[in-house]
Amino acid sequence: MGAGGALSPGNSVGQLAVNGDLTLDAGRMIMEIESTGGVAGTDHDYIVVADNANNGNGELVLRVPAPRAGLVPGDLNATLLTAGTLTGTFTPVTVECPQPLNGAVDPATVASFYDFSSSLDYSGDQVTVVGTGTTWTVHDADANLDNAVDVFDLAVLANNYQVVGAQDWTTADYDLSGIVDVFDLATLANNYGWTTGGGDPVPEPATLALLAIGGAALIRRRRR
Ligand SMILES: [Ca+2]
Ligand SMILES: [Ca+2]
Ligand SMILES: [Ca+2]
Repeated sequence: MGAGGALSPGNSVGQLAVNGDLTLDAGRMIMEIESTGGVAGTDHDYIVVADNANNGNGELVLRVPAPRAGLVPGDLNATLLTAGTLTGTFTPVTVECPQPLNGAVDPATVASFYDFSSSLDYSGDQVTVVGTGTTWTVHDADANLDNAVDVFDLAVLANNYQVVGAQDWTTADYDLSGIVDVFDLATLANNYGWTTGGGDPVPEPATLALLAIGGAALIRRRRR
């Protein structure tokens, strides 16, 4: 496969069998990782090459999911490719993620939570990506991924409250139930004031009062 070519098993997560050799030569291998469960073809794309797989000069693109509860990149141990014999290594390895629905959140910010650059294992005629060393720092209820759970996340939640469908973490649907509702508000309330450090934002009384008022208003809306 030459420059500009791309190999991508399945429409979503899938499996591909190659009879014979696979030479990636300047092409791209796009592999989706849907979850960290580790089951090839189900949790992530998987390619089986009967004879020789040569990754030399090929780019490996890892398509990773948006943040969500229960997704732990550090747990990832995904065999992406198995070959009769394996030669060459991927150069470069890039990480892509879907455009967050909250347009204020940069996809590169989401991708930055994954660091698989030095996590590829080529032993045993297999290509395996392991998340060991990847620190997942997305915190519950941090919708805008700025390492603090504060009034800005409350604003995101309020703006999307009771909106159904097309929701993701960055629109405050923390449990990915398809609606932003009182359960997501509870997640926010339970984590309100969390920060990775650097001082602010410790919740001030006025902010907490605002949260309480906002929460009560949201619950009233839900009951209507
Ligand atoms: Ca795929
Ligand atoms: Ca935040
Ligand atoms: Ca929800």
